[in-house]
Amino acid sequence: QQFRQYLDHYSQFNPSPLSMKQFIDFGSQNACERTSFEFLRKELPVRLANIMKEINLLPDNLLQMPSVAMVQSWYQLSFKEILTYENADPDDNEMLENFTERLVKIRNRHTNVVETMAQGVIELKDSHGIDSNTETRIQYFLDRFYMSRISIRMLINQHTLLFGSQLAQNNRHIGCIDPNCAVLDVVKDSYENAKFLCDQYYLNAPEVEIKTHNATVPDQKEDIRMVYVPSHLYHILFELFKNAMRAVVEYHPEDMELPKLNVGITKGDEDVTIKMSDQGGGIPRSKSDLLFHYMYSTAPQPMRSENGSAPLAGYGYGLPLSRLYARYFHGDLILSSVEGFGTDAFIYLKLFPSEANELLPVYNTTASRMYHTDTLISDWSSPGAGTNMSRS
Ligand code: W6P
Repeated sequence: QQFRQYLDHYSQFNPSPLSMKQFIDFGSQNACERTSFEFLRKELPVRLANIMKEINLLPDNLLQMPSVAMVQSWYQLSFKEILTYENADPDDNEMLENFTERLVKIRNRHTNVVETMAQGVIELKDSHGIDSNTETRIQYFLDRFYMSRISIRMLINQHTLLFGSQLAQNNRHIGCIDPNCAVLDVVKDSYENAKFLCDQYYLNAPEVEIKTHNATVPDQKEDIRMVYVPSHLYHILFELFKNAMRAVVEYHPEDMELPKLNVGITKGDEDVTIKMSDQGGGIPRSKSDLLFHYMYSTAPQPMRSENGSAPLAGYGYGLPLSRLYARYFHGDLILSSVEGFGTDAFIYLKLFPSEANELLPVYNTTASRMYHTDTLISDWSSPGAGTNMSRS
């Protein structure tokens, strides 16, 4: 019906990625609510429509899972709600206030999307099973779907923090961006909170040694600051600390003296790089890719402590999501393991606010092909196929 036409219409536009600089510029020079409204009433439907088109391409049996159907209905409802502002008068202050409240409601509606989607994948696994082709497609979809969600929440957060009723939180911040984010503070904070969980669970936790190196001002002990979203950085670091601590404690079961975690924070010309090293025994190369697979994470129930507190590190969706947060502003997260020794994790962040652009999934023919291609047949040998003469 009409809904379809709107979806087709808005999905034809590419999302407009914003740079950190644009977020900052927009939020500082006496931010204009009207301009923000006019941007969002187009951009939010575009981003929603782009990802809703991809949801529609998921395998039928996944779409029919109750949890997935529920998530899809939330997207449809939110899309429709934002469309009601299509022809609103941007000078109507009451309407602007109403729009901001609507965004808060939409954000709340979508709070549990990650868990619900994960539940949907479990439902599919239990009812139909998941072959490796389906798994590849679901991996491809979830990376794009969650990245889209991160970006939409970023836009909503900026608008509601700048113009919402809960007035100026931290006046240094611009929305959820800290133009002077002290990386060391976020590292310490995330370490302490992961240590608290680790102590609670294992009655022990490794210490940390943190070194900073500012290569741009070598002799100064100036702390390393950058434009970033502290909550995103915290999310990534907290996840990495939990994984590193779990590996260390479990690899040294008898020892009271645990090998320290080492963290290095380096500011270069272009990048801020955070390296976190643990001596938790590492993981074999054959398993290292799996750490970023949503499927791998979906299978085992995460361990819970007796009192039902949060699990330490369940290899949940934590690592793949953390990598998305790092990539969102064109950074990255790399794990590099030495089996029998330990693991290094590298977080790369872009220093220039004008180069830190949002990385957004675009719905187009390339994307749609990913869902339609039947079977991807490997063009590299697989072991044990040596006597197989067939070429299926
Ligand atoms: C491990 C596995 C892992 C994942 C992420 C971060 C650190 C570590 N250490 O052994």
